[in-house]
Amino acid sequence: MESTLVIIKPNGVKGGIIGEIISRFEKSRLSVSGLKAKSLTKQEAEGFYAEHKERGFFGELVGFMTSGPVILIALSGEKAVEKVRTINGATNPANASAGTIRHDFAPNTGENIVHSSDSAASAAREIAFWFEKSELVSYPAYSYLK
Ligand code: IDP
Ligand code: MG
Repeated sequence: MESTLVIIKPNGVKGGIIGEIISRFEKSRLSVSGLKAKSLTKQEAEGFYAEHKERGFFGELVGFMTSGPVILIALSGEKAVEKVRTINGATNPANASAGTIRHDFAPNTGENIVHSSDSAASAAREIAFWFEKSELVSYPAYSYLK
């Protein structure tokens, strides 16, 4: 069992594909341990993406992530980190495999619809960044979906 953090970025929220995105994770037998809608402050976005602060695109990234509400999601399940990275697709949607979220919906690298943790260690840090322990749940996973 593993957990990972997903953020549906502002264009995914405004684009009306919150349900479509969460459905893809549920169909992959991942369960929703935490879920909230939030408008990020500049300080929160800068803190969350601190590892990228020296990169040329940092200002653009923070500007985009504060341009509208996001959905924060903690997902749990077997190999959750790797599974979600695969479902999301490559950072640059032009390189994303067919059927991935970024391939299907993302217009460009800067506005690539979803964030996901890149390792179990990042996931632990990122989930703790947005969620109190009391805001997280776990439940036995089974699915009505075929
Ligand atoms: P990831 O989201 O696939 O893990 P990272 O390399 O961690 O990709 O970059 C974090 C985010 O920063 C990306 O999802 C994307 O929104 C943005 N980003 C990365 N590289 C570029 C770039 O070259 N131009 C504009 N934005 C970028
Ligand atoms: Mg990353």
